[in-house]
Amino acid sequence: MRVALAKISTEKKGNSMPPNFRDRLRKRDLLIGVILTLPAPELAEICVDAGFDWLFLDMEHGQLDLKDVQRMCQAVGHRCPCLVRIPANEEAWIKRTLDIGVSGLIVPQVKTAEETARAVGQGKYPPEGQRSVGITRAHRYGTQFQEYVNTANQETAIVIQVEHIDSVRNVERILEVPGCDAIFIGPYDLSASLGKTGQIDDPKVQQAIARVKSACAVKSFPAGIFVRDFKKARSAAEEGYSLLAVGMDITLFSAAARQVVDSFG
Ligand code: 3PY
Ligand code: MG
Repeated sequence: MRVALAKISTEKKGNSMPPNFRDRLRKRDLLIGVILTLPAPELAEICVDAGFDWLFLDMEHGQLDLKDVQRMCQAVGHRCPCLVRIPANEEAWIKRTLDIGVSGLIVPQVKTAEETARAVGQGKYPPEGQRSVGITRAHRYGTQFQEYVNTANQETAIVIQVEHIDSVRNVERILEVPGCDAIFIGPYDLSASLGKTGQIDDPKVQQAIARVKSACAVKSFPAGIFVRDFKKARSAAEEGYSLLAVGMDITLFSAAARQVVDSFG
């Protein structure tokens, strides 16, 4: 019995995160994800089995809380990177979410380079930043504390949402912030900030999006965007976006449910 236990304890253990997501993001590999808003680990498993490159777990809108996010990450294990959109750009959300051991954060409603630097700083351990140090799931409950602390700054992605006309105006400065790994455009919030709520195809909204896209292209900087369906995803990929969130759990399920009913209509 003792021997068996010793054997288990010396087996190679990984930390909580699947490797390489941040590297792939920064290299601008095409990464296809989906937004999950329902507190169902089973949904996360289904999406991983379907072959998504990453999952966007949304705590800003929808119903997910930290416990749901942890359960979904546990269901997924090392099979797929999970990025979590925190409810707000606040230290408490940044540290508590990273402590789950996720592959990265998506920070909503960032308008300036200063707000970007604050988010990045709170997401990085000293000396790069000021992330608070606890012992959590990310550190395999203490058993891999030092390994995690040594690698987390390198392996945790910080994605900044540009989704307000003020952030569009500041985008060049936002891209200069060290540790900002990618930009993720939120077309819906952006449309609202332009007085065109929901009209994401309006020329004013599209112009703002194009400005962000070209600022990223000039610097070969990873750019991401939310798109409603796979046709839009394909054209977004052709336009140079590398981080795509394609639809949401609720819209995908709703469309599939309607298709069944309509097929008898
Ligand atoms: C938006 O469109 O505002 C988003 O945040 C999409 O994720
Ligand atoms: Mg948004």
